[in-house]
Amino acid sequence: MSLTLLFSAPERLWSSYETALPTALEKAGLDAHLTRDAAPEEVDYIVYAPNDTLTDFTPYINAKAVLSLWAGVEKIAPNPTLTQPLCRMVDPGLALGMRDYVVGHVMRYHLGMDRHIHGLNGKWDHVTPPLVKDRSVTVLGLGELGQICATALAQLGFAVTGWSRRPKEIDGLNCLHGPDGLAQALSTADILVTLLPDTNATQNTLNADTLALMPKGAQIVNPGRGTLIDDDALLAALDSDQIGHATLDVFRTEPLPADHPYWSHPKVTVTPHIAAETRADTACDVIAENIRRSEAGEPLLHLVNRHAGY
Ligand code: NDP
Ligand code: OXD
Repeated sequence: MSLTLLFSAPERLWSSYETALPTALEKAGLDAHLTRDAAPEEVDYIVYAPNDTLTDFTPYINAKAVLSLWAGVEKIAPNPTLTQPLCRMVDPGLALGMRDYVVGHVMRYHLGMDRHIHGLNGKWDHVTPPLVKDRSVTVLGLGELGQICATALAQLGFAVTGWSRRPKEIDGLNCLHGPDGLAQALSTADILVTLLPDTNATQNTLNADTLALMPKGAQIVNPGRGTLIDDDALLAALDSDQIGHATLDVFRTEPLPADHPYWSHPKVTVTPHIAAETRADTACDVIAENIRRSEAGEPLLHLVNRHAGY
């Protein structure tokens, strides 16, 4: 019998998936149909991105898994009605997009590009950047996205430190972990990239105390989540020149409210949660493979650890 996949995601995403996902399912040898409307008890899988319509998973008594289109699952993982296995998105297209965003903004900071883009006002003022080997970059989070960014930066020649919850060994990176590793990771961060998930343990990772550990004038790129940063502490650190500049893609409230001080702060670049997006052409294969596995009784890929929250 044909499997029923409920597509529960914002309207704007439908056009990217309505043909691509059925094509990927067919390629994976699955007899399945994708719909935006089905009787809950008839649904076998839920393809999900945060939306206001589906907040109670209780009626989906036969759903075998919820497959997130997002990598970050903080909006769904704590939902007490969700008893089905939850898989987060690990998509090669998403990862490449994040790599490009992070490398671009790190290079912009490294080369001091803003000085010239904003103009020197007629002053022939030479500031020569150091070579990349003499610039330290720290990446908080060494998961799917942190790792591809950290490795790309190391391949360019930056001295890269990475930080994660559990110990890791990754070629070309100085890997630190756990609460003790954080102080060391921050203390060398000329440029800091934050790619942690939003969990109880990661909220306010950057606060007045931890920002003070960074080299004076350090620059921050945050495509992770807004909750990683205590906003008042960051604004104070920018105003005192402890932090030189911040590029922020994600915020506690999105869209970022029009009156938020970040919009007009001279040392903040706001990007509207565009660092990386799941790409349907690659993500549909990931979803189809997970459904194939589930139907074959094989373990699901990218299962969320509900206890850890990511
Ligand atoms: P992963 O789950 O693959 O990686 C998370 C990393 O964070 C892991 O290295 C993990 O450590 C580490 N981590 C988690 N908790 C802690 C902790 N308490 N202390 C130290 N390290 C911790 O996630 P992804 O790399 O796929 O994605 C990261 C985040 O990027 C997403 O959760 C999302 O918030 C954000 N994102 C933003 C996008 C954007 O457009 N702005 C797009 C997509 C994602 P360990 O390896 O030990 O488990
Ligand atoms: C994600 C995101 O988590 O877009 O995938 O932020």
